[in-house]
Amino acid sequence: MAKSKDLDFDTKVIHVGGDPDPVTGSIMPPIHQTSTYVQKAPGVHYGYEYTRSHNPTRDRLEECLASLENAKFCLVTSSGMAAVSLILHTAPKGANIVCGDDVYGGTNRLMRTVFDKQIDFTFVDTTDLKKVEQSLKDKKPYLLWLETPTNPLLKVSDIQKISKLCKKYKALLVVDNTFMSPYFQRPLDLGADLVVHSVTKYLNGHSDVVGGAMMTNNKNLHEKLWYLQNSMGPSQSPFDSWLVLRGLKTLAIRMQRHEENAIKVVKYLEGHKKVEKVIYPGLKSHPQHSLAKKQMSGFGGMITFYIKGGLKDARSFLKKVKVFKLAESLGGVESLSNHPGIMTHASVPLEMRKKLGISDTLIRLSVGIESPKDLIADLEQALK
Ligand code: P1T
Repeated sequence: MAKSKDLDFDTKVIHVGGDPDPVTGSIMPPIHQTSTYVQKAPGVHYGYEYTRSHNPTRDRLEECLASLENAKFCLVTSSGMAAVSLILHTAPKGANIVCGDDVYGGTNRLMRTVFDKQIDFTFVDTTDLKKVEQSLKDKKPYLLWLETPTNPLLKVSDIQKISKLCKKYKALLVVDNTFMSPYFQRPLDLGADLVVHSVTKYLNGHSDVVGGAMMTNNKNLHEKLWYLQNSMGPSQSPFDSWLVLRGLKTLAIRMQRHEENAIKVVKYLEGHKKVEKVIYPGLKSHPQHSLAKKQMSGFGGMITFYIKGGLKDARSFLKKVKVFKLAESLGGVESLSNHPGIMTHASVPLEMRKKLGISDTLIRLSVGIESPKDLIADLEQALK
């Protein structure tokens, strides 16, 4: 087998971390469903002591995910929020953190209401490089937290330029790459120090696991994160790791289909008289379209749009969709619809939501890999 760095992405998702079991030859990796490991003598073991610290099935997943982000190191956690928490725990007491103003509601809540006791957070519009530089100058933050494209407004920020600014002001750059997956965007290649994912979404892709991951080339940072993970406990279970390894095998073809379908849905929605505005990085009308084209190799499967009218109209649409199931989360093979203001971003303060444009009429779609004809027919009957 070629070295993983020499393989194409579509081969890596299937083979990295997937060597046949050396004992039985089973093509699929075994699930090492164990909490502990026998020792030959105290402290003399086979490389594994306890599953909170290490597990062979999770090791395989970490190897594969690291290779997809062109990282040396990866840690897999029990949820995306567990990964976010571990990263925030690396901050020294009294540190400043600058964060994009539009991020997943859970990330915003964790920063504003849990970690606010030990860290000072500043939220800025990271699409504006002048504001980014000013905040780095004023706050001298420990790290800058970027989601790009953002959840839910799909704002795109320049990872390369921001990474240069972060280096100048000695801040770490963390990029949440959940929306694009490494298939469409690789932040470490663009200068980020750490990538974080909600594995729950595209990486697993089948809406049957909650998980998180952190990838980096910074050994010191990786070791700090592993120490925290081992001490605090949010490691992923062997079975969930195995399910993600299985889901990952189709990541490349799933992402292609998510995008193909999303583009068709965008075209349909743009021409509809009950739709006020469609937001999708692949649209020329998107304010950062040319940056999106440069920085990403595709535009992904997430769409947000404003429906005409008010909350009543949004509610009516979301009650009527049948294929686009109304549910939190995204990135699974099935299409989902979501009302960020009431669902995923309800914990973001109203003033902040208003300022950003997370209004009563904003609807988010995670476009699945079903037949595009059925998806559009579903939207058609719901918009009627
Ligand atoms: O849900 P969890 O696996 O803990 O991941 C949190 C998370 C982190 N980062 C981003 C960009 C996310 O979108 C999420 C989770 N988001 C949803 C559940 C959602 O519906 O938007």
